[in-house]
Amino acid sequence: SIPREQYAQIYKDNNHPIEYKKVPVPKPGPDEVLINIKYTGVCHTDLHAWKGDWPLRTKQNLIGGHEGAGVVVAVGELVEEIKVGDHAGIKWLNGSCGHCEFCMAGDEPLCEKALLSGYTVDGTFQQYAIGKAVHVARIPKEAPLDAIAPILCAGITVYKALKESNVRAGQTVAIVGAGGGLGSLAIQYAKAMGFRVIAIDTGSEKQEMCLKTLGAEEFVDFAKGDIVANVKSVTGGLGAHAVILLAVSEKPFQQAAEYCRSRGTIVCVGLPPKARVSAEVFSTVIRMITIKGSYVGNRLDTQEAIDFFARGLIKAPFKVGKLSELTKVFQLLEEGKVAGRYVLDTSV
Ligand code: 8ID
Ligand code: ZN
Repeated sequence: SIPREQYAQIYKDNNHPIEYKKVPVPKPGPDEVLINIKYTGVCHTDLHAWKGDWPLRTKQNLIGGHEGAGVVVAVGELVEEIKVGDHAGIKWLNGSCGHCEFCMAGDEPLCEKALLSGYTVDGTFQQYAIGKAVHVARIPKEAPLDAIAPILCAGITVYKALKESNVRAGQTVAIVGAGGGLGSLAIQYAKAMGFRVIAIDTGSEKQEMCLKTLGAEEFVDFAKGDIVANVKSVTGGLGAHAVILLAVSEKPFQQAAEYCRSRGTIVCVGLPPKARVSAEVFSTVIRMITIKGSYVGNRLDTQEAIDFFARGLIKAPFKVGKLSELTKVFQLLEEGKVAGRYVLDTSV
């Protein structure tokens, strides 16, 4: 039976202390489902939402979170394709209009009326969360709900970015921010897709994880020496075929063009506030460099990203914490101290 009250983490205002308290369990509308969230990932986006450091307003009294995996406990009267008892996930894109040219083309993240979990609508830092039925992710029953939670944003996003990079099997991709949540999954997806990986981040813990646990071929520490020269030296002098920028700092967005191979692609994914991406025009032209953005993924990307996981190809390390300890996890993320992803158990 569904309780009337549940625990949630609520941001009363940007940068104000986050309150862990009891709130009513929401009721699903006709086209919505209610999911008992068992585990939720903590994405750096959640930290941006709490701080309010992006040029996009959040909802007031927000419950954050957008990597929630759990069990469907109620469905609205119009919902036919998903049932009580199914395993399902709430991802960043909670809903979209379905009618605009972007939705019609399967580019629903670009919908101007998109609802964003844990940003413009309440998300997964609570025990029971609402999602539009057409957008919730289908999770196979065999998949562990803790390990799959990070796939619901980080996994989808990096899988899509790797597809957008147009890299082919056997070519080399530089992953910048490789030791973080998105980065650790990016290494695994890249390898599963047949790409060679150069991991870029800092510190011995992340280096060890990238090389030994995740299987990157090279690690370049951005805090040691000349990063452009170091990436070139491990790529036969030519640079990486693609660069996936996942870092939450501006510097790499201004350096990537220098170590991207001619004809290569730079995919911007990380969202450091007030940052600009820049490249010298002359060399961008004569070396035919492509610079583009990539934003989460659509429903098919979601299903494909989950398929890779379900087939056992994605095994990134994660730490399990308690929903009640969200503030502590934000602090660690802010300090760059999380190697891989934190996943929170919502029952404690
Ligand atoms: O759809 C999208 N585009 C999307 C989806 C999800 C998340 C974008 N994001 C954004 C987040 O909002 C955030 O800005 O991607 C960024 C990374 O999210 P994350 O992976 O959840 O953050 P993290 O776990 O803190 O990892 C960031 C890593 O970057 C490294 C850090 O050491 C950390 O491991 N890093 C930094 I900060 N500066 C770096 C640099 N100069 C760097 N790595 C290499 N070079
Ligand atoms: Zn996210």
